[in-house]
Formats: sequence, C-alpha cells, structure tokens
Amino acid sequence: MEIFKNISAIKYEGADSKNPLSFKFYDKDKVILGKKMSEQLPFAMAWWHNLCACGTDMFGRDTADKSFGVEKGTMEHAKAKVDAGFEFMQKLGIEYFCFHDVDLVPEAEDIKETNRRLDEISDYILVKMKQTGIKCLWGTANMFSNPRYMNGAGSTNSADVYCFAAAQIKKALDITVKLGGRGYVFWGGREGYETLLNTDVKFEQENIANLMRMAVDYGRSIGFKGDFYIEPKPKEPMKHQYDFDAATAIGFLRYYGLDKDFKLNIEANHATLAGHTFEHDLRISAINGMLGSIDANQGDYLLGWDTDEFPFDVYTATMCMLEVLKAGGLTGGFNFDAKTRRPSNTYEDMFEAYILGMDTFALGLINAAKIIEDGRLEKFVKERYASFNSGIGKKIREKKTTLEELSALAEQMGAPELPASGKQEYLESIVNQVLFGK
Ligand code: XLS
Ligand code: CA
Ligand code: CA
Repeated sequence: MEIFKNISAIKYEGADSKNPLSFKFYDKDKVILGKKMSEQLPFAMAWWHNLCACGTDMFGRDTADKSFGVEKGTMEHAKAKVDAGFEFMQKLGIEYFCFHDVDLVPEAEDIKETNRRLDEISDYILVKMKQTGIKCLWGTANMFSNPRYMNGAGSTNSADVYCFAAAQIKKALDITVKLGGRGYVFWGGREGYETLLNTDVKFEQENIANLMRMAVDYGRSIGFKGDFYIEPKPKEPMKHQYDFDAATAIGFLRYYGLDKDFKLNIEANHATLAGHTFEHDLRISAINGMLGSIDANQGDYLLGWDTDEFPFDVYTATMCMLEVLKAGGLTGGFNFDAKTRRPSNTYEDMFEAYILGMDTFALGLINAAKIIEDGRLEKFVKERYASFNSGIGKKIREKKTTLEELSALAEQMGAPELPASGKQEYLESIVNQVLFGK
C-alpha cells in the first residue's frame, strides 16, 4: 500500500526548477571527478528521525503524525514504518539506511521478546532490501533512552545494567550482520559524567573499552567485516561525554588497542558543539586514517545544543566534501541524522528536508571538485611550507638534526625574518570566486 500517495519519485530538474519536490543540484548519474554523484555521495536515511520522531520537545507533544495509518507501539506499526521507509528511500533514490535496535520495534519488558520482535522485523526488512536493492549503512544499539541507562551503559555503576548493554549490542550486531551493514556505531549517549564527585573516570573508561573489545570479538566471530565506529560528541545528554571529539576518541581507541577495528563517524553538529568546525574533526580523523562515515546535519549558531538540522550551509558542505575527496572518499556514507523543525510536520516536509540535504551535499561536492581542479588552494598550502624543502628545513623533516644544531643555527641567525603571510582573506576570496564565478 502506497503511503506517500501524492508524492511521486523525486527527479533532478536542474537549478531553474520551481518544483519543490525535485532535485535542483543532485543529479545522481552526473560524473564528478570520475565517479557518479550517487557513488560520491552514498546517502542514508536515519530511521529514528525520519520514521519515529514526531516533533515532541521539552515543551510540547507530537506535531507530526507518523502512525502511517496503524496503531503505534505495535508490530503492525513497526512494519508500517518499514513500508514507509522503503517507499520514502525509493522515491528519493536513497540507497542506505541506519537504525537503532529500538527504532525498529517497540521494546518489550523482557529482552527475549524484544529480540524475537527484532528477528521478525529484520526478516521483513530483508525482503524489502532484496526487492529494492536498498542497503544498510550501519546499525547501533540505543543504550541511552531507557531509564536503566541513566548512569551510562559501558560506563554504568551497575554490573547488571552492563550485562543488559552487552545483550543489546550482541543483538544489534546480529541484526546489522543479517542486513549486511557496512558499519556498527557506538555513540556514547550517556557514556560520560555529571560530576566527578561520584565518578571514577578511569574505571568507567576501562569498562567502555572492554565492552567495545567484546563487541569486536563477537562481531568478527559472526562474520562482520565492516568498520566499528565511535561517533564523538562532547556533551548532551551528559555534561561531559568521554568521546568528546575526534582527537579524544582517537586517543582512547589507540590507548585501548581498538584502533585497528574502529574508525570514526563524524557528525557535523557534534563537532560544532565541541567548539570545532565540522571540517576540523573530518581532517583530524582523515590524517589519522580513521575517517569512516558522516552524520550529515548542522547545528544552529544561536543555540547551544544538538539541533540536528538538515544541512543547508553550502560553505560547510563544500569544506566537508573537500576533506572527504582529499581523503579518497568514505568507507561509510552520509547519514542524514537530521529532523525537520517541529512546525514542519507534513509528509511533504519530510521529502523537502531530504531534498535540501541532498542538494546541499551535491553543491558541496560540485564546489569541492572545482576547488580541487582550480588547484590554487592546494598549491598555496604546499608552498607555504617550502622552507622545509631544502637546507636545515629538509634536515628537520628527515629527522637528521638535533636541538643543539638548531640552537646553534638560531644563534648565528640573530632574529629570523617573519614568516610569509597566511593570506587568509585572499584564500577565502578564491573560494568565493570558484563558487560563484563563471
Ligand atoms: C545523538 C546521536 C545519535 C547517534 C546514533 O546525538 O547523533 O543519533 O548518531 O546513536
Ligand atoms: Ca549522529
Ligand atoms: Ca546529533
């Protein structure tokens, strides 16, 4: 049964189109830097925001109806969400989806019953996947909503709750493998603390690492070949979360010997909450060989929390795509971990939101490719470090010098000349020229 009845497949109509239900820039077969847009941009639908979230916030209840014609909280509704999700992805030409265990089925009191429901729904999803060719980008376990996780999952003070977290991860991995997921995500929802007065940080971090290690061992034992991901976020819901940002998560993974199995899933809004730009966390991940996947969204400069907005900022999307292209692409994809604003409560809004996100990233890709082809930025950065190409600079790079030698040289020099200008404004004007020039 068709759910989004008045909406047909969304087509590319070009930048002049005034049809709200069309792509203006995302032209899936257009080749950019030798690859089709659809290959450069493996987009994914986030089950939770798109099919579950209905606009509830701290001050008010649902504004959107996502019952899809059946009673919520039932397996019938779980299946209606699958029907809606696959119809939605097909109509938009989205090839992947991401899910939490509890996005798929209503959670029962008894985990055995929840797991049975997960088996049932994943059978149903598998059929749809085969019919449509749509794939799973990643799965994860929601270990933050249920009150039992109020003190964390891996970082909880309760060994019983820790067992429960392990059980959820085990099942979420089973389902991810069953659906052929490319990755498995750990977002440390409540893995952090509110006050050091009641917290043993070292103990908690060791327990988290141990849970991740067990997840890797189990995942590999059932044939999971994809990447595990940590998704860094500095705060919210906890005041301080252990996976603060990319650099922190990388340090943690290396310290506990998990870096061979894990990469990072970088979310734009989380990077900005950490006081970084999105592209900063992408760069840090990439230079450490750990750029895995992206949660494509954006925050709000006026609000200090995780607003999960659809990506609209073309400059940021451009800088993101520049990092991704320079890194040689993602092993994961671009998951729209984003929700429509509360008053955008219709089916059309769901489609228009994804069109906005996909068009914004298409523009980001087109622009980033132009910047690379233009070559001036890359050339500038290379030349900026030219003093290390010869003489003492070369020796420094080759690690063939000592502090004594450098110190003696400095004494001979007197005062060094000021380094060459950073030319930020000129470089920014190149970006504008490439973006808006003919
Ligand atoms: C919440 C996170 C979450 C993860 C998956 O802020 O973004 O949705 O992506 O658990
Ligand atoms: Ca996310
Ligand atoms: Ca978020």
